[in-house]
Amino acid sequence: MPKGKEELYKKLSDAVVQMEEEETVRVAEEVVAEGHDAYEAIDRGLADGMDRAGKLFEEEEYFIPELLMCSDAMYAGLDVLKPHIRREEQGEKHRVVLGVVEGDTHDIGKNLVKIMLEASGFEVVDLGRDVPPGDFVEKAKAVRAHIIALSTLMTTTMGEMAQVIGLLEREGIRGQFKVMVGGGPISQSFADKIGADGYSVNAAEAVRLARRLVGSRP
Ligand code: B12
Repeated sequence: MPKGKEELYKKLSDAVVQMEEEETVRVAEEVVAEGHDAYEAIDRGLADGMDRAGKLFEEEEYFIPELLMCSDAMYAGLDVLKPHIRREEQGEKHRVVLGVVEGDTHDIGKNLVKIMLEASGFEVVDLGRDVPPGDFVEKAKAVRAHIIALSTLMTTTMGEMAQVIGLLEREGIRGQFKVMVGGGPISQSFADKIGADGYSVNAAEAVRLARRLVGSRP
């Protein structure tokens, strides 16, 4: 009997937490074979597993080697699911310049945000991690981006987000771009404080936020 999608998503999440790369791939293939939604499986399976792994790290149950094995499992699952995401084609593609701010090399969450945005019809220019403020601004101008999306996982680098907004203001081009922010220590109140246009808690919400910011359907 085919397994329900909830059960498969839970298995995916568990396989990531348990660092089982082969099992992650196997369950991801099952998701595809059963015709379940790949986007949903990434959000509620793989991303959920990585989120749980992060919590175990905080509780000192897991250390860096375990986390990296969890992320290997997550990426292996992504390789299976990504080609099966139902891409939404829009007329004009909205462009997002995305990156992790300077001083921070955590990029797992940023990569998930990228995949979900692309799946939803956005064109994403990925600047990678440890990106100086000026690079965001220059690239956004060059590609005439609609949105600048900033990620950080560390309290020590949150200020870099304000630097990007400050640069836009100094150049007199703040109004040309929407700025969205996210990552572990970021909150709506922080976003408000630095004058960002929006914050969201995870990759699926980031898509909703991006759509709202460019004025397309929810
Ligand atoms: C995995 C991890 C690592 C990996 C990173 C691998 C990689 N390539 O990314 C490794 C082991 C390399 C690492 C290194 C370090 N880490 Co580390 N790491 C983590 C950990 C455990 C999980 C992060 C993660 O990937 N979560 C899973 C993803 C899916 O979640 P996420 O990133 O939050 O992303 C989601 C949302 O936040 C949101 N989102 C993310 N970005 C954006 C952007 C936008 C625009 C939007 C809208 C949404 C959005 O959507 C994502 C998907 O749903 C966290 C603890 C934690 N629980 O967060 C510590 C943590 C972030 N690390 C920490 C630290 C200190 C470090 C190190 C300095 C060394 C150390 N002592 O461990 C170095 C960093 C070096 C540097 N300068 O960057 C601290 C930061 C403390 C602080 N100052 O705030 C944390 C909080 C752990 C802790 N409590 O000490 N780390």
